[in-house]
Amino acid sequence: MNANLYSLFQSRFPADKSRVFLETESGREITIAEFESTVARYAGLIHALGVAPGERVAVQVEKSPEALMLYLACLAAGVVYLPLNSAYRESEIAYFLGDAEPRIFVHSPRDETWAQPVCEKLSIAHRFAMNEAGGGSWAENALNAPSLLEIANRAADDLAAILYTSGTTGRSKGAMITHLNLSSNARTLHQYWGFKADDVLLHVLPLFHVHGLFVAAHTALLNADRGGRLLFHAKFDAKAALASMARATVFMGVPTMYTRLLAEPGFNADTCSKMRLFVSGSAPLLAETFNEFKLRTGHTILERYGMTETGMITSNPLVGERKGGTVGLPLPGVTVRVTDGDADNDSTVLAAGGIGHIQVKGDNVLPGYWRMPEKNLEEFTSDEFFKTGDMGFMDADGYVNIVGRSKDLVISGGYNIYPKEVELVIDDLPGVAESAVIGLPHRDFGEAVVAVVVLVAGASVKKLPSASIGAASDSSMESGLEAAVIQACKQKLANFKVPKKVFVVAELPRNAMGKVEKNELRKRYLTSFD
Ligand code: MLC
Ligand code: AMP
Repeated sequence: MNANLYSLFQSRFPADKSRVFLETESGREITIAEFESTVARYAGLIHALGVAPGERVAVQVEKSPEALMLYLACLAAGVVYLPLNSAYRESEIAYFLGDAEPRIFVHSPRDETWAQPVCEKLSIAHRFAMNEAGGGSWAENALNAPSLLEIANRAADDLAAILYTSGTTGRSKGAMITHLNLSSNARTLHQYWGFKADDVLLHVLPLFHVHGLFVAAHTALLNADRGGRLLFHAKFDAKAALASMARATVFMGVPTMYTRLLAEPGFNADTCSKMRLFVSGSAPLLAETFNEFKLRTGHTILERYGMTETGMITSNPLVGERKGGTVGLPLPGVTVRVTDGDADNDSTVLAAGGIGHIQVKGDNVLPGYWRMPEKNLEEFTSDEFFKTGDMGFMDADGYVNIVGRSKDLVISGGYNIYPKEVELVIDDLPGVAESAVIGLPHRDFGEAVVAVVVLVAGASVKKLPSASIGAASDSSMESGLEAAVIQACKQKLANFKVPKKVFVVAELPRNAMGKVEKNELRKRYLTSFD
């Protein structure tokens, strides 16, 4: 049997191909027939370019129906899809392209100036543009491509995608995701969340991460045979989401989206009278948001927990108690355990209530990292459990509670930021001795990135190399430094990684081992965004 995920989706396309599957905010409707034929043409172009199954196709474009169809075309052609956050900057992208060695790079037309030399340097044979409306050289070339009608034969453990996640060392690693990882998780979620005939999923999440692509889009695709459809927003905007909610039945979002919806005075039980399910994940949902949402709308948000490397791990039940503050129960087919240590497999599995390291095993878990065998040894136990880096406990009913992270990670508005990556950029600034990047509570983003910087002896902010330093020379030392750090970070890093505040200190607090005490810093600056 062909384990290609796209054949699973295609098996769920309805016989009546004139049915609309996707509708955009501007009212553009895409039928199953158009969807399927576009995917076949895009896959045909991949094939015609001589890109073979198993080779990589990297994509960094804005969200559009065509971007979704390009992903599905990669699956259909059997190539490995490499989605890249549209906020990533040139230096971040150059690393991913150099590491994954894709044969094709599809990018936004605005990135032409750097994409051309980068691809030339890395000998990436084929480069195309796709704009936010889905047009550009990719679509134009695909117009005349012969359709690929036979879906590539793929085994369950063949790679479907590589998703880069930053690491604690500052070096990103490519999580290798197989067809089985994706199909098992998609089937489970489709069933667990009780997808019904005629469900309309309001899709507001980005398409380049697990939540928007593998959770939201996949469940909708599996529901196409029942008349399910997607209401597709290019970007999350609370007012626009609210306007579409009258026609939707399912919504998936990160906690920031829920707080922004609640900030809309017009959001109430009437606005979501047709809604049956609100799913939250990617970051902790505050009790305050969970409770206020219930009061305002009558709906209990269903919180679930997952990772790039594992897809979805746990979920509160559709029927049964959705416990606020918990991420629910292990999904069917997924084994979760909490251990007293993460260093090796000798650690003990803790009983209910014991706080420890969350480890996971199942068909949803990645086989390993792209070309990093040493990371595979570090991140898996020898009995093949994946170490999530999250700390938590299971309550007496088996619900998982996340209480913290053993990994140094900040989650801001659902995006992950590994402090080390930001610290490396700041430490590179002349005049900076060292820095510590932390996450602080933030009303909108949950956590916000903050940098605490130590200057080299005798250095002054005015000596830092930044055009904005001159402009800031009359203001305090901290605001001058803040401008310099922000400018340097904006050049090299995606905007969500850029510190929202910068503090200067004489020295960083350290423990007896010389390790920076980030908890101490978090306490010191705790109320910075109040
Ligand atoms: C935008 N900014 C952010 C940010 N998003 N800063 C920190 N954290 C974020 N998440 C920056 C902007 O660049 C801008 O900076 C300033 O903050 C204000 O931006 P905004 O206009 O308010 O942001 P907006 O474009 O509305 O985006 C907010 C958002 C977006 C919440 C809609 O961040 C988002 O789509 N988040 C979802 C992320 C996601 O899909 N996560 C799933 C990962 S998968 P400036 O300087 O330009 O003014 C995963 C596994 C799992 O985690 O379990 O699901
Ligand atoms: P990512 O690497 O982007 O896939 O992010 C995965 C991380 O997001 C997990 O390891 C958790 O730390 C966090 N996460 C995902 N869902 C939740 C949730 N519901 N509550 C708390 N943290 C979450």
